[in-house]
Amino acid sequence: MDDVPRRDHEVEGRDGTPVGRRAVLGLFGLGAAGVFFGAGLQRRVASALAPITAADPTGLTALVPGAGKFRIYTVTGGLPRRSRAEWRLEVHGMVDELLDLGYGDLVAMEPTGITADFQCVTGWRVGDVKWKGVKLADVLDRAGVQQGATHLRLRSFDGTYTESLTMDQARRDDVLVAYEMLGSGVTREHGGPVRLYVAPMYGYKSLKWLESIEVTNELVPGYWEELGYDIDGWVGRSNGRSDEPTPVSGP
Ligand SMILES: Nc1nc2c(c(=O)[nH]1)N[C@H]1C(S)=C(S)[C@@H](COP(=O)(O)O)O[C@H]1N2
Ligand SMILES: [Mo]
Repeated sequence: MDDVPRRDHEVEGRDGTPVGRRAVLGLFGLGAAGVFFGAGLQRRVASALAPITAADPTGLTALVPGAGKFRIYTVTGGLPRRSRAEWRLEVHGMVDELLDLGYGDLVAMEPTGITADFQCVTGWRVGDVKWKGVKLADVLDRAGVQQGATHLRLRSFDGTYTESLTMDQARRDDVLVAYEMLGSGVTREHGGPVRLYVAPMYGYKSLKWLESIEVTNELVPGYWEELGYDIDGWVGRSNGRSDEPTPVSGP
């Protein structure tokens, strides 16, 4: 079965088409035939996507000269949708009180802004991205982490993607449960309404479409970590790469 994603996931899905592009084609109803781009079609698709690629470049930006910024990744090949009204975050496991937060509850908590580069382990980097959210530490405190808890297991409502953090990593000031990115609400394709943002680590730690956080006393490697990426994904100090660490400045 060729179902096992490849390590160069960001470049190709299992059928050889860029995952981001395939998802976007689905979004725009272009279908699988659209994977074979002639120059003309390429231009038409690029202009159909212009409003998105301008603010929010996708896998397609590789085809648009000079437009390369964020690429949209989804290991499921789809973009799950959950409105702010529907969205809930459950914090469970080794906590004093099971927490079930709605979007309104989250934005009512003390906000933190961070401006920092975002770097994917495959090499692309977007400079000075503005983020806003609630410190993951504050969310954990609200649930009350029990003695002996050492790790988190984070899940996405895409039904597949997971991530792990140690308790020390999770409690850093530059790790957010983020509801704004690039100056406005986190969009569906970027993992909205709420995603994780782990500023000092490679992009794969910043789980999109956040749904639940389990507090545990064991490390369960995340989706890409199972497939070979480092569990401690520090930018410039992991995965055999030597990138500049992602700097963190104020809001
Ligand atoms: N649920 C989910 N979260 C995810 C991913 C994914 O495929 N699914 N990809 C990760 C990777 S490898 C990167 S680089 C970033 C990309 O974020 P973006 O799609 O907003 O550019 O999301 C991370 N979080
Ligand atoms: Mo990535």
